[in-house]
Amino acid sequence: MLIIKEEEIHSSFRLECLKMEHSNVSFDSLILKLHDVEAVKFGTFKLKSGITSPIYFDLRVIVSYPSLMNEVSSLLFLRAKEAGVIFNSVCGVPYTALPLATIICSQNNLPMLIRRKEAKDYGTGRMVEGTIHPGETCLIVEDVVTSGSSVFETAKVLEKEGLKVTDAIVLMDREQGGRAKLAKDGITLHSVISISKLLDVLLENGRIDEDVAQGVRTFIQENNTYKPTKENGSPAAKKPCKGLSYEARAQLPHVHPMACQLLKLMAEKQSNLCASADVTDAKELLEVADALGPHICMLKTHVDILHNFTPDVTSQLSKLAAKHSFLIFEDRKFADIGNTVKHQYEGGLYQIASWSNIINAHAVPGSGVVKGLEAVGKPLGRGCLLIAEMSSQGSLATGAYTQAVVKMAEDHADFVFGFICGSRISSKPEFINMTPGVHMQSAGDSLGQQYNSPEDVILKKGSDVIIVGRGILAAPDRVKAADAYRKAGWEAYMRRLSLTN
Ligand code: 5BU
Repeated sequence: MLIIKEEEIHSSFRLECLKMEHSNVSFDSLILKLHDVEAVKFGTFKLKSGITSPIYFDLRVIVSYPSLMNEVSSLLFLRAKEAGVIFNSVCGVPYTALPLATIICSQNNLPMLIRRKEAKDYGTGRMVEGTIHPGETCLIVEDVVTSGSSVFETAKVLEKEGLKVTDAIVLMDREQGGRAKLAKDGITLHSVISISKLLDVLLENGRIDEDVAQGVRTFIQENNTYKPTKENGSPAAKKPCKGLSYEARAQLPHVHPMACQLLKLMAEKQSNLCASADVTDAKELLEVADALGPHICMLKTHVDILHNFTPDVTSQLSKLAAKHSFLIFEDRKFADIGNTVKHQYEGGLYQIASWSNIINAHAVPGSGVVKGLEAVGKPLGRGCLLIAEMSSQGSLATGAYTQAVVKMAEDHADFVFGFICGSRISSKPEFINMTPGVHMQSAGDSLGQQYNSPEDVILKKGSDVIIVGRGILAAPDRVKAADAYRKAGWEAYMRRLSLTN
């Protein structure tokens, strides 16, 4: 448990990533309770902006339910802890989040600041109440984020007082562009519940039907408040490429040969499944490759976890890849200067370039990492994925960083043909989006992995390839599980095509 001593109150502290106590079950029960008290309603609602919405949130009502208030406050604070946010004080966006911020501060012995809506016209005329220490960081708490404008306005007021705002926590992200807008303004948004999750839980529990859920999804998609422009540099897709089939994308004039090969393979095998063969024994790796081969478009390896690696393993693996028509992706995550990654890719014990069709890299070092890898991989016809987002809790690869990765990929499209990402992040259909953190039964592990379903990843988030490790490896029958993931991923893709075609 985190104990903040009196003397630490005004010093910056890092909240360690504590194991999340809230399981899927507590999220589900919170969502159902919010529905019970009519904090979320479905129907026809005229919004402040004049738009008619099929869903309405009125979280003000929860002040009448003390146990719900406490639960929401705890989950908001846990979300900040989980994300490892660094801050000195907490400020709720007036008015609904004010009592939530009060509970968080009171229960966790944290200093609070209150933002006034209007300056007092007598006395100090201050806009922020509480003791301000300029230079310190204030965490913003909000109930619902749509466009992000209320969080932004509060941040501006706090910044005027000399405070820094880097993060905001919110109970409900309406997924209408607020996160992207705030990211552009340098504020990372952490949400407890997304609208997608809310709809899934209400559907599963028979509170709404598929038509209502689809109506809300369509409304959310069509009413994104954040319009990407050249100026704001957003990587978000301008024109959905959801209607383009894998085959059609393989024929695009500027498609990378590796992307072309993969897209064709996916179409032929009716599989957008990449199995993550995270086993530590070489014999088992080859058995997995042989058994799962017919069901996958790609096998992802971590060759450095094998306790008994020999060069023969990779030559056997290449034979199996040819036998079953899958690509090999060594998930090496290169992240050094160009000169070093060249050696790491080409030489050493593993000689990755000689057998792996695909590798990936972090963009942290700058474009030199891609140039170094390209010098080795391009003459061999290899391709690279850039890690634009990660599936792990509290990942720093978000917002402006992700945007910069997309730009780097576009600048090196001769070698980079796609991304590791949570959802489709480039408007260019030539790029392949591959998403790890996929599981049909679990929401995550105790070390920060976060899972989505194949349907979420392919249909809702517009990604192209699901990467599945333990969902298959830990199943009693790996082949059966792989086929179930293949089918789920493929069906989601077919549904996606039918949405727009
Ligand atoms: P899992 O068993 O399905 O959780 O395994 C996921 C695999 O994907 C595992 O090999 C990770 O190293 C890999 N991975 C990930 O989970 N998340 C990421 O953001 C990236 C890779 Br990049």
